[in-house]
Order: sequence, then C-alpha cells, then structure tokens
Amino acid sequence: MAEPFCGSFAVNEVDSAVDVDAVIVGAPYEDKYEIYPVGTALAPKKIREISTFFSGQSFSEQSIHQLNVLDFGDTREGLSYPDFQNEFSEKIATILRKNALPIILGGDHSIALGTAKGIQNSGMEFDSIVWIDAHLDLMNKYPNGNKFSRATVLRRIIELDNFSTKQVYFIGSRGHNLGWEEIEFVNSNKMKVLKANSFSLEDEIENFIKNIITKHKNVYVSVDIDVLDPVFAPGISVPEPGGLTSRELFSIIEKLAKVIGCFEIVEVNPKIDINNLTSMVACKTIFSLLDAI
Ligand SMILES: [Mn+2]
Repeated sequence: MAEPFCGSFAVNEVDSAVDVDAVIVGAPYEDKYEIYPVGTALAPKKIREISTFFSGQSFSEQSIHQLNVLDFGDTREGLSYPDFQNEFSEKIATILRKNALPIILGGDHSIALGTAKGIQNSGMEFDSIVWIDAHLDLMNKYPNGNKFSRATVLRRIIELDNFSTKQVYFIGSRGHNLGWEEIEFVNSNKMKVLKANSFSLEDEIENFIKNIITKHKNVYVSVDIDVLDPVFAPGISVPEPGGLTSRELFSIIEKLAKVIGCFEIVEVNPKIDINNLTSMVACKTIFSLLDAI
C-alpha cells in the first residue's frame, strides 16, 4: 500500500490489533453509468496522498495523533458489484467487531450498500443513518431502469432487514436535481430532512442535531461530499449549487462525533477536481471527526 492516511498506521489485518479507535479503509469502486464522470475510484489513493500535506493537528486537545488509528488499505480494484460488496462488507464487519470506528473512503455512493451490509453482518446495533448529501439517493431504478447505482443506493439500504425509513436523517438536501418519485417517497414516509436552505436558521440546525444525538447511540454517517457547495468541492460528479460551506460541514461532524459508529465519505472525484481542493476538504472532514470522537 502507498503511504497510509496521515497519522495512521498501515496494517494488513485488524484481528490482532488492540485498543483501536478508528480504522481507515478505502473502497475504490464506482458504478459504470455514462451519465457520471469516471474517477471516484481514484479517491482513496488521492485522499491519502493529500492527507500527508496536513499535520493533522488543530486547536483541539485531541487529534488523530492522540488516537490509535489504523489504515486497513483498500478493497481490490476491478471487482464486480456483488464481489466488491462481499469483500468490502466483510472488512467493515471485522472493524466493527473490534469496537473500532470505520472511516471509509469511497468510491462513489453505491459503495454504501456494502457498508450497510457490513453493519448488518457485524451483529452490532445501529439505530440511525445520517445521510449528508445534496441528493436523496432514493430513486427506485435509475439510470435507465437500473436498481443498483449511486442514485438508488439509500433505497436499497432501507430494504435491508436492519434498516428502515424511520431511522434516516437527511442533512443538506436540495433541488433542482431530485426525482419527484424520491420526494414523494420522503413525504409519504415522513422522513426527517434538514434542507440546505435551512442553513441560515441556527435554531433549526441545533434542534435537528440535538434530536439525533439525544435519541441515538450508534449512528451510521454517510457524507456525500457534494453536500458542499461546488465552490468548496469542485471535484464531484453531480454538482448542485446552493450547498453547505466547509465550516458548516465540519461543525455538524464535530457535533455528531460522539454518537458516530460508522463513517464514510464518498464521491470525491480527483479526475475533475481543481488543485485537489475536494480531497483536501475530505481530509479535513476526517480530521474534524477524529478531533471530536
Ligand atoms: Mn449521494
């Protein structure tokens, strides 16, 4: 493996590790639909490379350097979607069984079905999913009638036995690139949404986050980096103006940190990025998390 993520230790297995706080794991997988630009599979390598540009230290007393953080490498490249999910979900389940926090580097958002299966296979109790994303990813079939893609992935996750619509919290959702079908799905299932245009309303943000951290103990947080305004994250497949600032994202992650049991960051596309800004903001999101767990 190339250099591990900044401040972490490269390992080939985690079974023999003791007192692990968090484990970085890469998922260089992307779906192959023509409507999306190729390149998210390059992200785990690029994010690790860019991470070494940072010291990892902030004003916070705790940082990645005070924690035992391992880097478990990547899943193999070139796998079919079912084979990828099997290999990846096994890695996630292994990390969770060590009572460590997986920190996953996608890949496009379709990897999340593997994450969810890993949670299921681990036997650990997860009580909530927080989907931090410009989009809802709840299409039933998209694109072209396909059941499995980054646009349908959350719909597939909530069809799994361990998950349900009631557990899901959306943060940063916005139009105008949503399907009417997924909006109806959210409304008819009374799903909880903190829209991007609520980000001027401090009270609304506070109440939404407070609701999550008081009601839930073990949360799966999935960050699609396109939740940020494209100004802050230009290297993404489906840019959606009107998004969050970097600081707003870091602040949300810090507030949620204590209840996060599984964390992933997806959709960084180094191939269409500008000066690695999107990889940088992904690194800083991870550092923010580790400052606050
Ligand atoms: Mn997404």
